[in-house]
Amino acid sequence: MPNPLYDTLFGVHAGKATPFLKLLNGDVLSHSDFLTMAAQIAHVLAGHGLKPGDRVAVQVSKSPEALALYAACVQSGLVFVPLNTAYTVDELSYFIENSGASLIVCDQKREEDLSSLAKSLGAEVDTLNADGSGLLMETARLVPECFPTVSREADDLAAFLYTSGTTGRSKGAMLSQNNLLSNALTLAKTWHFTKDDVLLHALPIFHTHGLFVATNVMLASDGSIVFMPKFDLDEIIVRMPEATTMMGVPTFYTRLLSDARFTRDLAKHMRLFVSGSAPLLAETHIQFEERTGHRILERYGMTETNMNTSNPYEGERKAGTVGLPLPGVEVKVTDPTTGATLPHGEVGQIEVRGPNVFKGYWQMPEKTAAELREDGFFITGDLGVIDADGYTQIVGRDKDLIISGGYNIYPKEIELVLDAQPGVLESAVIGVPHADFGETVLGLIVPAHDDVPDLEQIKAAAASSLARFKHPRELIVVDELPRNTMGKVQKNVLRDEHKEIFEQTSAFRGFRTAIPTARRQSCLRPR
Ligand code: MCA
Ligand code: AMP
Repeated sequence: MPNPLYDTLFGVHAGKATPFLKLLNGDVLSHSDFLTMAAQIAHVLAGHGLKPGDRVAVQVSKSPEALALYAACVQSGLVFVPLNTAYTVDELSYFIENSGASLIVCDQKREEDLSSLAKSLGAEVDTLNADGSGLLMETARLVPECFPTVSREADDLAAFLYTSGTTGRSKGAMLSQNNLLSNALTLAKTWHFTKDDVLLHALPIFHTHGLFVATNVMLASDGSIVFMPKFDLDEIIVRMPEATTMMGVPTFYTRLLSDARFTRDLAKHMRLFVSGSAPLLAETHIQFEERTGHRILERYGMTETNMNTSNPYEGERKAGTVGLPLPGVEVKVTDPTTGATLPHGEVGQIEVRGPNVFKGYWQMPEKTAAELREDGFFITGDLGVIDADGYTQIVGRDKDLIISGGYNIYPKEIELVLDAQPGVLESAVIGVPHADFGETVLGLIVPAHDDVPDLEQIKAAAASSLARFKHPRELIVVDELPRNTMGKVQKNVLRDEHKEIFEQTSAFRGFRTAIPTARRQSCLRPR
């Protein structure tokens, strides 16, 4: 029975003893071992009574079993809904409820917290821990090693990835089999991946970059992966000699450059370094080339679209640009007011169309209609310009978004938490430059009347409801927020005023406590 995504990325490897996942403890999982694990998990999923199209919400640490769970969902025709491991129970509840998940797979530590929610929603819970233990694999080991692949059409949904919105409510981006497959095949070809490639994989697997770009490309090209639970500078340096390629967010590359062990000699055999998810400073691109002789290949994508543009594999990789449209993808820059296409050289909103573009937001037809045009063009919310050679440069964002170490943070979500605290009249959350994370979160608070807000209490409230990476690095109390004539908070003014609060010159991880003049009281997050 056909299942394009499973057949092309997974099924094609049936019976192959070739290495797929190279683990840090020296173990190697062959393609065939991996497919067996996935098939056994698929039996467990069937045992939960799941039917094609049902959603499986997954918050588990990165492990071979977690990746096999993704493969099992594809093989079973289920919709995989991966969730950031940093999310709090509050945050998870929304995703689980909104997606209408029939099964939640989580770490045993979270089981108790999520069981009552699951019960109220009629969902089941299964467990998978970071070391592969838990009920899921205990059951999987007892069932047959082959699973009859469930038939799917190219347009059937394969995954929901949640992406936050300017209103603070996250939206489930519906991705079809063909959205994922077309992009994986295009990227593998464009970036010249072959079975001889070994990828250093230190990205999380709950986002597009680590799952649909890094993993799917390696599956599509038959190569192998040095599979790391997380980014660890020492491990990257130790394992680089056996790799040919690496994919990462800019923080990976600035951290590598901050280490004297990362030399031209260490990187000389490498074929390709790819960067994305956040802007790579031209300065980093240049320093990297000076150190290693390699020009990082920068590409541009979104949760809703997978990858859209890429600097060329052969040809000029222009620092500060995200390159050319990928084969089959159209990119244009339009006037935000009229939607008219602008000539090259003019700044406007970036729109993209192609087989990579998602099917819409789950149960949010108005939001889908606002961003996905009837002619198939998706309005990205990024501002850019296309140069005379066709390269796209991202010059800003039309959306209120902070990207910290490759994680997207929507200020509204944090402002809602801050505004709800005693003594707070209103707040504004902005992104400010940060040497390690590119941008980081700064919260500005206007007290109600003559109250002095308790910043420790506010910090604690943020900590209980928001994932760690969203916590403001600093809270500053101000008398008022700057507004334009329409009454809208001028975040550009605030960003400009506070742009030097975390000095850019410090080595990675370093950040200091500059005293902004506007501040009456502030609270630095302890590290
Ligand atoms: C960890 N922390 C962070 C972040 N990561 N804070 C802000 N931003 C972050 N990104 C917190 C930790 O909880 C910790 O808190 C403190 O900051 C320092 O942790 P540290 O050990 O330095 O961080 P780390 O564990 O080394 O993680 C940094 C990281 C990681 C390696 C950059 O965030 C990462 O892997 N980022 C990649 C994200 C990604 O894959 N994005 C792709 C999205 P404390 O010490 O206070 O407890 S897909 C996408 O964007 C599109 C589609 C695309 O184009 O790819
Ligand atoms: P996400 O919400 O995770 O889908 O993030 C998508 C956003 O990340 C895009 O809309 C861009 O703003 C940003 N992004 C991704 N790749 C790049 C890049 N190479 N340069 C600048 N911004 C990027």
